[in-house]
Amino acid sequence: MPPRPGIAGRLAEITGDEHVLDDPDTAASFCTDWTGRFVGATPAVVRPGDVAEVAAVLSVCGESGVAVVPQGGNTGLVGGSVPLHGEVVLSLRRLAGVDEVDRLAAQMTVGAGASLADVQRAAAAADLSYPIDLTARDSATIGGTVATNAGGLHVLRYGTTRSQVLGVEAVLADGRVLRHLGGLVKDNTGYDLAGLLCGSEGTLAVVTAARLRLVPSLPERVTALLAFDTVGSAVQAAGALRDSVSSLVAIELFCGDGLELVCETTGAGPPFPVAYDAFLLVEGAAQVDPAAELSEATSGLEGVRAVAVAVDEPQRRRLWHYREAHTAAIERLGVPHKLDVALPMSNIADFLGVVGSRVLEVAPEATTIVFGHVADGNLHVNVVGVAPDDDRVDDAVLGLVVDRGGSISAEHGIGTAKRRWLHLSRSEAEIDSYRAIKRALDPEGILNPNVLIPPTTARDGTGRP
Ligand code: 2HG
Ligand code: ZN
Repeated sequence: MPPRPGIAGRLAEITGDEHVLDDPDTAASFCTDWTGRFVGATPAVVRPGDVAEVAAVLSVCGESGVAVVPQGGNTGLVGGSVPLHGEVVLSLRRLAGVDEVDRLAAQMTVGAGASLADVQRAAAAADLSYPIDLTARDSATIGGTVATNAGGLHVLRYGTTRSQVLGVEAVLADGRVLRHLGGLVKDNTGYDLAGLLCGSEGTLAVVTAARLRLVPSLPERVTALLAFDTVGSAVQAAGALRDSVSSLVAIELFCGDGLELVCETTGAGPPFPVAYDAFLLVEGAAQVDPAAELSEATSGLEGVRAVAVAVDEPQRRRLWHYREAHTAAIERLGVPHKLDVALPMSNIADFLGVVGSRVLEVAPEATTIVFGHVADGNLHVNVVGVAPDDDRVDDAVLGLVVDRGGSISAEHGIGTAKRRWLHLSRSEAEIDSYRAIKRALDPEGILNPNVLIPPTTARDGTGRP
């Protein structure tokens, strides 16, 4: 084969030809996000096999002035991992190594390309558990979850990804490697670079490995679905459960319309013979059976109209299906606008009461489905029936959120989708600090330059951050 021209050729010298994809058809799946809302194009997808190759790729891209979008499982929902401005896609999936679990420290070191499910399995094989869990567990990678500071289903018990990361290995824009994987729990030696990279969305360095904290496995589980007449009573009950059930690992909220959609699209039978407006899916986990604790707490709760309790694993899976199938069911209605927001718990019911009509004011054809991690104040507002590039709905919903004391992103990050509204959640001084950090670590602006930080009229005329 004759040498490939341009950047693809230079990258192929580093990784070998087979790990550089420049044919548009082969590269297509790396250029479109999971929702189909964000579609880009790339001169090349490069798939390095180790940290030295990642460093060499960044050096070549830096010398050539070509920007890079790091990508893991491409399960992000804010257009942060696809090449919307012709960037090279730097896929980390081949860095999928999972080191042996350090049983005594309850830690493990894993490559950025390992899937969340691989890490959960490795931890379970050592009788431990990796506490981050989310529906996209089979495809989402550790690097992606670090870059987005992923939250998911168990944040109320264990915190977000940032709380699990004890250190990272990451490559800077100039090809130098930051490596701090010793896993010391107490290591008070200055800036928390790993913490800074969590949630930095690939703008400061490319994460190639992480040292993760593991937690005791909790084999005894009880899962219950509670039905309510109003979102308000469900939210009140969620607060009461959070404060009274020590074994609680998840409290998920969904509504009657979302449940109906899930049942229609997946053929699942409804959980109760009667329709209700709001549901809580509650899970307790412990080393000894937590059923009694949960049952005592739910029997004393106000506003519960019906309860289904899973007593075995198939029933547990069935109850979780009502919640976890929301994302795929919504996708079947059309390309969604995903507005992953946080609100003070006290404003959730009011917000849910008005968001649907606010959306209809700007998009009369739209359908709005909301669900989320209620104990974290995190709602996933999904709007379908609106053109992918029509952002009036985004503007209306995010405005409503901020008016009620919320944040424009609870867990998915800013990406491309929300950067024009970052100023609603962050002050000018904060965004200027972001820019200063970005300039310090990536002066040429090659690392995912089109996400998170809003563009500015360049101070030096170069368009750099
Ligand atoms: C979840 O909680 C994910 O399942 C996806 O964060 C949310 O599809 C969504 O809007
Ligand atoms: Zn979520």
